[in-house]
Amino acid sequence: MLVKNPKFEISAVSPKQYPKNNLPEIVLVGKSNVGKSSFINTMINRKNLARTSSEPGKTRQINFYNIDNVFYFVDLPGYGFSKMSKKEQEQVGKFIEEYLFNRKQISLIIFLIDIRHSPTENDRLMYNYIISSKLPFIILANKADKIAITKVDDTVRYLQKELNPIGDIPTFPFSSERKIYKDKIWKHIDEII
Ligand SMILES: Nc1nc2c(ncn2[C@@H]2O[C@H](COP(=O)(O)OP(=O)(O)O)[C@@H](O)[C@H]2O)c(=O)[nH]1
Ligand SMILES: [Mg+2]
Repeated sequence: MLVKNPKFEISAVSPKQYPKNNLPEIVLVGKSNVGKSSFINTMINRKNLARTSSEPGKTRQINFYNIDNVFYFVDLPGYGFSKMSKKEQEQVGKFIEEYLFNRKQISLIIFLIDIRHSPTENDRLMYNYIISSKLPFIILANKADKIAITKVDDTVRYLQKELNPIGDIPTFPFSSERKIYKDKIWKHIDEII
């Protein structure tokens, strides 16, 4: 898809504020600072439409980006930010749950992990959670620019095995620094919307 007119629509703090139309939603899930907002900017060729932050854990809302009135990118709050209190983490968890388990128009979940590290405890919890939701999803091993390009394919295979030993969940490398992995993800999205 050639994106022409992406717009920030709303930062929702409660389900009442979610968009009322029935456009499909493609949801970014992953720990704080893994690159969810950067992913959106990279896919739509905008520097800063989705708010990125070097201060992880700041976004506590669900941000909806209307992509040419065809679908939404939905930026969920990150989990597992260590500076959040337990109570705050629980609140964020409930907030994510409320959206993921009730929203009918979710077409795809894009689950981001960091290519440099084995999945964290929270990543595994989130993975199991997504599996139990039965929603379609893919895994992206992000920040692929941070490792040698010759190691990318092997690392992606290793990470997929760690999370998804059966190997039925499509898993791709991604990097907002290097734009080379974008086309494959667009192809996947185009098939869905
Ligand atoms: N090297 C590198 N840095 C990235 C990449 N994606 C995001 N970042 C950086 O990681 C930090 C967090 O990114 P952000 O998109 O705000 O993460 P979010 O909390 O998941 O939304 C920012 O400093 C980004 O510039 C990537 O693919 N490669
Ligand atoms: Mg963000």
